[in-house]
Amino acid sequence: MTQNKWIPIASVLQGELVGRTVCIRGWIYRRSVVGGKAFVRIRDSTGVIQVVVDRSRVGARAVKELKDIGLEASVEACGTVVEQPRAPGGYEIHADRFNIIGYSRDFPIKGGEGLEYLLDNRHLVLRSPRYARLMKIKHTILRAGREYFISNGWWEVTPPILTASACEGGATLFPVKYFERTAYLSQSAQLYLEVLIYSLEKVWSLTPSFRAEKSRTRRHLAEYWHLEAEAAWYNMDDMMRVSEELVSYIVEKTLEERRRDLEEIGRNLDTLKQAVNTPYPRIRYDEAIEILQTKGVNIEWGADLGADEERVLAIEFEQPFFITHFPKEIKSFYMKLDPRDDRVVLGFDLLAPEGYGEIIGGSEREDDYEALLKRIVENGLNPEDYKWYLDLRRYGSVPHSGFGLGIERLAMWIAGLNHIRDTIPFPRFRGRIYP
Ligand code: NSS
Repeated sequence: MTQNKWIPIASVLQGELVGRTVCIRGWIYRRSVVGGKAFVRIRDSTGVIQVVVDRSRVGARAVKELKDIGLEASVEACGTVVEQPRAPGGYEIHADRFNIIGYSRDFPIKGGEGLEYLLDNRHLVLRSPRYARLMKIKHTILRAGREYFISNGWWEVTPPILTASACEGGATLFPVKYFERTAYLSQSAQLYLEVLIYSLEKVWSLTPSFRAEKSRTRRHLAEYWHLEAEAAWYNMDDMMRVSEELVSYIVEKTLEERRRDLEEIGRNLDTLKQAVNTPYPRIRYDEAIEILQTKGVNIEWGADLGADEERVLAIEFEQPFFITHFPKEIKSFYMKLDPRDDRVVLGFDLLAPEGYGEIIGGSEREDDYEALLKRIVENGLNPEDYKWYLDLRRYGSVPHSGFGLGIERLAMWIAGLNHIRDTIPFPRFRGRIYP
């Protein structure tokens, strides 16, 4: 048997093979046996089709076996393609041959199970067509993200995952035993990307990032995929433009290539379409606080915006939007202070609309040696740990900016999910690292 004898289910569903004999293979998704006939829905990576297995054509044994066999057995079938408006997808295959390749007895997912049970059986749950669609959406998001940078002349680089010091503060660091000492899993490639702009000017990377988040929330993972960019000579405005172009490009490509998958999982495309248009609205932190106060939120200037505050703001907008110029106390040590008001930083967050909140964090970086040293000390960090990072400001410092995009945050919004866990096949949270 040659490999190309088997055709993808999706190509049968296109309808041009009516009357022809085809062979497909996949897994049993649903089946029912009525009299001498079995109606078997088979799925592969491309779709689901109904195969009719009739005793008179394939023999009694196959139909009897199908009565006993469990869901998710792997099978192959050959038969004639028939138009059938009552079948899902509009076509079915009337089998001449039907073989079971791998038996499956008592498949443990039957529908209606609780969340923890499903997470314990994640290795099997991931077979459902819904997860396949979500993983395809993520594939397109990742592909479009890479494509944006490559086609705009940015260099891809490979920063380390094992690191010696914090980028985003000690509270969410994951320590690991590293020979005789302690190292940390990377929270962000930023500090390394800053090194590399001195040779390549515009760089990007896509890596896992790790955050030891103390609580389980709907939008925090302990391990997530981080798409980061850094460029010499870019100020905050330049970098905000890159961020919005990137997000707009990813949304556009996903709408183009994954429309069907988005519709099938119930995403409202009308709101999503608005994210293709740029520029995105920009508000300053001061204005965000005013909006929140007029909405009755109890918040004062200087406080960080948590998920609840972001949700209130993100309902106000139909497009992704920027918040800029945060108080320096609530942002990281590396952000440049605004020369016009040194209480605030030249930093920005990009928030997704429809209540989703932050998907990107970025800033212009402090490029002056003394000012950066002061910020490191003010933040209670040890300058010794950042000697190499400070060196960048001693030898040919340049203005520069960058940002990080959380791929799963973006996927959560694009897919319209109410929890981040379904944007990643094997989610990592506090209290769970299985499978
Ligand atoms: O902490 S960030 O806001 N910023 C940085 O890490 C910068 N050092 C990036 C840079 O400038 N190169 O994280 C960036 C994004 C944030 O907007 C979220 O979208 C995502 O990373 N993020 C997360 N996603 C999922 N789970 C968790 N815990 C998480 N933390 C941040």
